[in-house]
Amino acid sequence: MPTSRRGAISRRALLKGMAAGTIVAAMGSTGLYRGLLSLSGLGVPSAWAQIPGGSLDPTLITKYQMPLVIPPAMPKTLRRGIPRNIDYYEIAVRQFQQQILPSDMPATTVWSYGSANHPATFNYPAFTIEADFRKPTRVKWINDLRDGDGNFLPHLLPVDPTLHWANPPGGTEGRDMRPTFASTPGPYTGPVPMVVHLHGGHSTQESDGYAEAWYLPNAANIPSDFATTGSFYDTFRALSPLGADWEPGTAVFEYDNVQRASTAWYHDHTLGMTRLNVYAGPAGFYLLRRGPGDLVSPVLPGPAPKVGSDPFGTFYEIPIAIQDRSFNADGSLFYPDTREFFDGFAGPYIPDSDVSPIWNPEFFGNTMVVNGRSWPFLEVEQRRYRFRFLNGCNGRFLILKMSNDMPFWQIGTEGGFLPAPVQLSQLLMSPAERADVIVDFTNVDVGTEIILLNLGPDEPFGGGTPGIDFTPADPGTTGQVMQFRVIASPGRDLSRDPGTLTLPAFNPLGAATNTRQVSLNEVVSTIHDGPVEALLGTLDGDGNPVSLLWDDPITENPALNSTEVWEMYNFTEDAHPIHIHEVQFQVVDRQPFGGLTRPPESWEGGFKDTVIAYPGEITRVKALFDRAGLFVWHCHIVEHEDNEMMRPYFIGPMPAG
Ligand SMILES: [Cu+2]
Repeated sequence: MPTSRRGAISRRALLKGMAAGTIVAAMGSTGLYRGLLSLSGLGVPSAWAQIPGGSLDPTLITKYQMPLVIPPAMPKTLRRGIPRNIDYYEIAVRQFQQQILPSDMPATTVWSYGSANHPATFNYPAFTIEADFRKPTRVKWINDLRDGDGNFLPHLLPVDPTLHWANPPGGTEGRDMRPTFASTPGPYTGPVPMVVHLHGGHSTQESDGYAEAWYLPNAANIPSDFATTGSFYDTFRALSPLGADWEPGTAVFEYDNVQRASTAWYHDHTLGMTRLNVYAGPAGFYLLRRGPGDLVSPVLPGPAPKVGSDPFGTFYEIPIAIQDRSFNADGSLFYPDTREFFDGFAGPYIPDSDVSPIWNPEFFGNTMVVNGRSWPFLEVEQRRYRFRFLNGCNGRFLILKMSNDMPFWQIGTEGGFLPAPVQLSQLLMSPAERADVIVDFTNVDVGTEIILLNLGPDEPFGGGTPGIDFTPADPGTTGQVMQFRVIASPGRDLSRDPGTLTLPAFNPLGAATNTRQVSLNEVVSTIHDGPVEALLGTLDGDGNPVSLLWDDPITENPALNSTEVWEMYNFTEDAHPIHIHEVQFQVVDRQPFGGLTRPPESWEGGFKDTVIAYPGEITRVKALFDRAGLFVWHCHIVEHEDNEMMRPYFIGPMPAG
């Protein structure tokens, strides 16, 4: 959205006027950021205005005081009657406190998942689900956002009830709609709907976490006129062979794990609430291993954590979830409670304008949180490590770079291993993308401290080079992610040099039998000079965009087992990470409108489920649609996703009506 970039500028102007002291404090760290800039080889002249957030000044958060938490594996649940060839879990989402900030600062109330009968497993981010090729994983997902009396817990963050959202207060008639208000309402404070999506899963429709298949906690005090489930909950419960086990406040999903070994993650996907439900904490890795598409330790660095592992133990394969957050001085999470935060537009909202009163078109946190801790450090031995990076930010594109310029060897993306390792000096990651990477610290001197830098912008990304096309993130805060401290290695490193490593055979998709055009569009307010929403859609016969809403009839209906190329025309002025559920696609090429095609990036040669669609370009991806049913495709800037930048699509013959 072009206007959102303008919004970022006006936010900074506002900040300069209102919080001069903060600016001075940020400028006081000149020495630090000059040093970082020289390390990163950038000569960016502009002074950074710290991006606004809550009442906690991020420059007051001590960096590299706490070690990285390495999430152990999620314990399985023993339950009579579960077949032995199925990994069974009962996983709840609950509210608890966690020390995200350094120990001299308050703890933070968060939500996250854990094994329901193992209270010590509740952690943000959630423990990692370890899955085996061709061995199904069955999960009873429990919405347990209840207090000690069994009453529902309200949201930690401001819920805008004026979007097209789950809308439990609308009852069964008004759920999953955009409600009508006579005047601007306050935030929704009722029970919180949730539904889990396995991002990267090759799931059946009933287990995919459809945005309208949400459910409330089974709380004692749900108002009687509320809908307790989304429009598709009963439909999918009836379709699921496990539907009899879907008790109130739960859904039982099964993942058959027949795809290639890969780095997936699980998170909430509720209609119009994903940005808030994910920001509050619930998300975890899901690592599928073994089968012909995998390589194991010692060829690759390992081991990874297991069930019961020490979160500060010695591991050479480590999942790393990077997220931006903002905090208040009491330790609580900050997320904007008014549109005014975004671009100063203070209304009128309803009924006098088309601007939502609380929703922000994007949100950028001012503090980097890695595996649930602000700016942690990790001691690394002089040897090779495998890091599985996840950009878990709501809307921030990351450009990761080591402060000593050491390279990353990328070996995998969302859909598993690349055809061959790729050496990179930077990792560009849009929200929800994963990068499976080997970093070789073997020849780095003991005592060296390396900072993982972020050169992506503190505002929407439109492509280009840091320092030339855009100002990189504030080097004193969001420009730093975590620190590596190099220590001696007590043992031999048996892993293979990534420069000579052969990855599992990659079998590309066959020829496409159909090509379709889809579009990314933005909608500017008719009242206010700012964005209202972004929309997906199609193209008309003349190549002009046709914007469509979540509720418009399905336009993408691939035949079962067909291979299609989707040409995504981005008519907006920002890059959007586009995620198609159920499939892993190949990036075919990109083409500026009216220009020449260019091949995928060197690290895009494998299977992916999320791709950056740049402004003014056609991004082509090819996928095999091999599982019938109702799924979604959407932008993974979750603020966009929550406000209409998501569309249902159907594989195979659509049921009548
Ligand atoms: Cu978007």
